[in-house]
Amino acid sequence: MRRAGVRAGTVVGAVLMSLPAVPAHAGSVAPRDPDLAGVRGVLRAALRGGAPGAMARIDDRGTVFRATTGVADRTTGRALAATDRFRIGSVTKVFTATVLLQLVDEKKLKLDAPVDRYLPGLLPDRRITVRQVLSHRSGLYDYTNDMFASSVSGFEAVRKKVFTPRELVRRSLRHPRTHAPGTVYSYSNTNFVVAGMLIEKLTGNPVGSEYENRIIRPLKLRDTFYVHPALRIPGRHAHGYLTPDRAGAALVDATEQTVSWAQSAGALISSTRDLNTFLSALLRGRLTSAARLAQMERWVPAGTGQAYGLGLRRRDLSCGVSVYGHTGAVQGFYTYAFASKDGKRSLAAAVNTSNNGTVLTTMLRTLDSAFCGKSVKVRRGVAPVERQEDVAPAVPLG
Ligand code: REY
Repeated sequence: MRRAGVRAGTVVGAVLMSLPAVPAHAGSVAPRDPDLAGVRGVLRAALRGGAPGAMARIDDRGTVFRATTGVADRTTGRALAATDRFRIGSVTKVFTATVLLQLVDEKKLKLDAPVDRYLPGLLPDRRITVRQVLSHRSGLYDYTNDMFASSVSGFEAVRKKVFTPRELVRRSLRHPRTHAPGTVYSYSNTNFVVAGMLIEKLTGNPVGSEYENRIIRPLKLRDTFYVHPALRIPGRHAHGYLTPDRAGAALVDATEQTVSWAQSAGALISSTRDLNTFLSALLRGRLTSAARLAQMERWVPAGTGQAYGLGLRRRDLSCGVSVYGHTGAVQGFYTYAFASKDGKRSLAAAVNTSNNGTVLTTMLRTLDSAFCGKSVKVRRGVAPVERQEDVAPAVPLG
């Protein structure tokens, strides 16, 4: 499935060069055997933290480990199954970036060209490049900051809405740019709405059919869907429960929504199996040329122990192992999808609640258990203090 006929070449953006270096050793420490009891313990801790259900799947060179606990549906009490589908939020960004990198391979797009070359007049600052958009260095304000300032009413106001991507970009542009282009990493969904518009402009097709033709079908991902703007998750799936901002208020079943507020920044549905298949294929170089994968893995610092490439995040774990993937937060679901550098071990973990900082930081520990082995001491009830980098900066974490 590697897209053939592409010469290796490296384009080094001047601005990227001026950013502080990220440790070169990152990714060089090999993962240790997974601590499966540790994974199960983390999932149970997520339930104690308020998640109705939690699941994880590790794929390790053909060996599969699955763990689930809790319920998929609080009304019927159906137990969560490892195969249940769910909304993956911003893990969608890895799919979107992959499609764009394929278009670079096909010479339809240049990473260092201004977005304005392809979408004239969309952005007021004509200097913003495709690379800056895919690495969150465009300075475009994240419109979800004000959209979800109040979690439940903000969600209900958009639950059934259908936006055009241009409307979402316009919402961002009501605010001043957060930085000059290329200077600072600042996570913003606006970037990946623009990325989706680039895909549609360059291919002439809806973004959903490009996911389908370029990734979903070639990798035989049977649980992965882009149904926007349909409200429902097809087939057997977990219900997702949004945690209200007011302590003690009842969880809101957020399963049905258009996710039109996120689109190519976060509207895909998938399963733990498909996420592991996808990330593993990407990191093993099966979806892009080696040169384009190297571009995706050119890191800029993105918070403590983290770096961002092009639609891809790197997390440096406590044991020195680096993992590659993305997290996702959409009303009702949190997802962690990460793999080792060689793609040979992958972990997908998800819970069916969101807006719950305790659950989010608890689930982060699945990464240590999956890649660092038993060496990591998990102190009960103490979650590592970590900001969710894939949630807009001004959005409180519940
Ligand atoms: C959207 C709000 C966060 C989530 C976001 N998601 O940017 C992207 C992602 C797609 O995956 C919501 N939080 C929640 C709030 C906070 O409403 N006031 O947790 O369900 O990163």
